Parts: sequence; structure tokens; C-alpha cells
Amino acid sequence: MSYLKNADSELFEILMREVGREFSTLELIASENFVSYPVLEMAGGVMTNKYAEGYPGKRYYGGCEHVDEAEDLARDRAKILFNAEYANVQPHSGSQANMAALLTFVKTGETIMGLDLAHGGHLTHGSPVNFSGKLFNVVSYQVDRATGRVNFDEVRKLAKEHKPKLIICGGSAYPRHIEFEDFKAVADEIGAFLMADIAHPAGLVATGLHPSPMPYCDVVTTTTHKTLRGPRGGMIMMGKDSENSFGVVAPKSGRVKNMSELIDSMVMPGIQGGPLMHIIAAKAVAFGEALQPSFKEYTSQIVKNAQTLADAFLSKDYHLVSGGTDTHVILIDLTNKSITGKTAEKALEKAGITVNKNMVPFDERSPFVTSGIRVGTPAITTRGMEEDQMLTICDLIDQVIDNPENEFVITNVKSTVKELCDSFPLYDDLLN
Ligand code: DSN
Repeated sequence: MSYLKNADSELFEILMREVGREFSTLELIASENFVSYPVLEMAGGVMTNKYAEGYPGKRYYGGCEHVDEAEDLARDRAKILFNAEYANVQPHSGSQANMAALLTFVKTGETIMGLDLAHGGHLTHGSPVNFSGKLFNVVSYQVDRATGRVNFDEVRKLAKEHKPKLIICGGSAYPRHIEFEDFKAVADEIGAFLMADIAHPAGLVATGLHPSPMPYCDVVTTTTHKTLRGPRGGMIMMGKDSENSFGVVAPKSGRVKNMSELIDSMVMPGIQGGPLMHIIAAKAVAFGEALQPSFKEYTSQIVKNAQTLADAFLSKDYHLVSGGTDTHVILIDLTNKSITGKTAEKALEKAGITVNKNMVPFDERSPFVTSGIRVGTPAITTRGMEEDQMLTICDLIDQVIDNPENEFVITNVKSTVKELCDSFPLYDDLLN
């Protein structure tokens, strides 16, 4: 039964068109995934009604006993998943998690270092158009032109020259494992804090397929909706909690506050108000799923699929930044294919294949045009696709990239995409 259908058929039809789009196209955006029905149910549930400013047991509103239970479970499950002593599951997004973490460790005007957005970083790692670039003095490091990997000689040189208070590692288009240990060595040499943003590989980290940042980083942020396959949202963690070194004490007792208390109060009341309790509860559901052995099978398949796809592209003379992938992300430099990222994205979209245009390191084109596309396997792996399908998908993408204006090719590819999607159904209960 659909309440929405009866109450607002216009929006019901829009929703159904989106279900149809998700069903009938190949979702290759590396940051997207498809949540389970239980996660959908919780995210669409009555906890959306509840105001719960504060934290479990310390709320500014009555009636919080059940949302407290859900938030406690979300925190506890996150701590087990990531082997963390502390988790804050309230950030509404990865950006807000990053904002709260940065403002806890760094004063405005102080220096931070992060991976250049055009080299695979993220807006919140110091882009001039983002709060991070406006509030802090930013020094960006880049990847090496030849290897496509972070150049630690450059990181070390910049760190020694600019003495950042905090170094951010991680990004949104870095196909290789994040080198936490190398970053930690540099951070220790200059006495900087180290923050990891594991939004992209979080599901791989949780299942041991990517190194863990916890032993190396002072603070770790993530989103919950990419490889972790939860609802949209953010989270902040620490491997170990400790007393803060900034001299912040509790007003009445004079006790030195822990870092966890500083982060908690930076999230709320510092930058957020009422937490999204339906989403926090849905995070708990997703974390419960990620703790099951089947989730490790899923994340292993994500990586196998990405590596199969990468090898298939290499065999067709595609240039992959860093030469391949360790994760779920492939960054393709299309320069030798004489097509821009923008044209490729549009042509692929017409053929039912969703990717995003993406700058490649040392790109001479603007972020609105770009020389590359980013491809990821989390969503198609959720549908059950495996290595054989990756070979087909590479072939389909290649046909479109070679013939972006050939309607005959696009139509044929679209029909193969439809057959493929029909063989790996998604959300069919919602369509019936
Ligand atoms: N927009 C996300 C991505 O696509 O990677 C990062 O925030």
C-alpha cells in the first residue's frame, strides 16, 4: 500500500520514476550505493519526528528513550566495526563531519594540509570555495605525475616549510590505499595532528580490505553511504580517546576534558542542532549489516570487480590514474581517447550508464569539462554483478566513448544495459 500514491500522486510518480531509473541504469558513480530494505524502512520511519538535541542520556528534550537506544546501538556498532574507542554518529554529512573535526583540532586562520581537489582530494580538504579554504590557511599537496600516487617527498617538504597544525589524508578520487603510516611519519616529524577522511573506502576499512587509520590518526571522518552502504550521513571516530591538549577544562570541576567531549560539543551545539534520528537509527541498521560475514564477501567482490574492470580498460588502451586500483574507484584519463569527461558523461548517460566527469591530476581542463571520468563498483556489486559483467560493462563503455555521437551505437548499448539490469533486479518490491 502506498500512502503517498493516494495523497500526492505527482510526487509518487516522481519517486517511481527514480526507482525505475535506479533499476534500469548501470550506476557507476563511485560514491553511490543501494541501501537494503531494512535501512530504507528505518530511514523512512517515525524517528524523523523526534527532536533529540544532545546525546543519549543527556538530551534537551523529553521522550528520547527509544532514539537513545538507537543512537547507542549506532555508536556501539560503529566502534566494533572500525575498532574505535569513540564514535559520533550525528553529523548530517561527510562535510559536517569534516567541519566538526577540523574546528575541534584547528583554530580558524591556522594552517591545514590536504590533497588538492584536482588530484583526488575533496572540497572540505581546503578548497578555496569551501568553508575549509575560507576558514583555514591551506597548503595542498598533489600526486606524483608519473605514479598518480601521493608524493611523500613533496608532502614532507611542504609540511616542513608550512608547519600545518593538521594534515588530512584521504580523498574522493584516489584509487589506491590511503598511506596512513607514511602520513603519520610526516605528521610526527612536525608535530601535526593527522586526520583521515575514509568516506570512500569505509566499507573496505570495516572489513579489513583496506588498512585501518585508527592506529595512526588523531581523528577519522567518514560518510556512511558509499562503500559502507548505509543511509546518507557522516560520522567521526577516534581509535583512542584522550585528554585534550588545548587546555579546555570542564567549567565546574576544572577537569581536563577529553577529545571526545570536544568533538561532541563541536558537532552539537557547535555546528548542528537536532540530529536526524531516523538516519542515525538507519546507520545502526547498516552497521549491523556490515558486521555480518556476508558484508565482507560483498566488499571483497567490490574490489574484485573494480580490479577486473581496471584490467579490462587497460587492455583497451585506457590510461588509468595510478595504473589501476586497490579499491572500488577507477579514475580514467581520457586524453588519449580524444573526448572530454563532460562529453563522455553525457554520452554514457544517454546509454543508461551513470558515471561522473572528474578532473585528473594536472588536468588542463576546468572542473566543468575535465579530462576524465570516475568509475566505481559499489552499487553494481550490490546488485550481484561479478567479473563477467565487468567485462561486458567495459565493452559497453568503450563503445560509447569511441562513438559518443552515434545514435545507433548508443541505442544498442542502452538495450544491452537494460538486459543486464533486468538480470540483476533492484528494489523490485517497490515497483510492484
Ligand atoms: N560527492 C562525493 C563523491 O562523489 O565522492 C564526495 O563528497
